[in-house]
Amino acid sequence: GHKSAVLWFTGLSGSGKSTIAVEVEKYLFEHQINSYVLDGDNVRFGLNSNLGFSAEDRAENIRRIGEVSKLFVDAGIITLTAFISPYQEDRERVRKILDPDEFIEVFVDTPLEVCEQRDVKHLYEKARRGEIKGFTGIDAPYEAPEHPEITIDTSKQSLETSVQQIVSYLEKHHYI
Ligand code: GGZ
Repeated sequence: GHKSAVLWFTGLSGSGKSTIAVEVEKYLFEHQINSYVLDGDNVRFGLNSNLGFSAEDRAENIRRIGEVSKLFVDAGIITLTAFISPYQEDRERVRKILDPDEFIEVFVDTPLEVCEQRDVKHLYEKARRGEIKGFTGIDAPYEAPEHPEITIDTSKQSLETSVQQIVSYLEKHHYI
């Protein structure tokens, strides 16, 4: 058995949130632990397709993801969410709708310079040129968590190390 919770990944675009979340999910699956990843691909194109990137829309995006996460946790699933979630207040609101030990904040603290160098989707390039307005880290804020349960810097550690760090946390605190 396991104890369900949300692993709430937060960090800049290109920081590695989804990559790590998917890899942790793979580990959990291989160990017969029920888990699910919520990310832009399965939430922003569906449930939240009416939302953009204003501060208000991001707040509503995060609120809905928080509520959905709560349902998943109630269903006994270790839930991994991979959204920038740039506002402290929005993340704290989610923390409060869950039990204290059900919200595990994972700060993917990859420096902006590194995210911008990767620029897999050329979004930073577009933001710098002014073709995308209000891009997180460029002309929209990212508020770093003050007390994240886990901090990861993908410019300093491998994917395997990051996964192991999260798995170790889950073992140490008796989630798995
Ligand atoms: C930030 C944006 C923006 C703006 C589109 N700002 O690299 P990606 O492409 O896949 O990750 C980014 C994703 C962010 O969506 P989230 O739901 O995670 O954001 S939030 O939690 O703030 O609601 C990026 C793309 O959408 N994208 N416009 N202006 N990222």
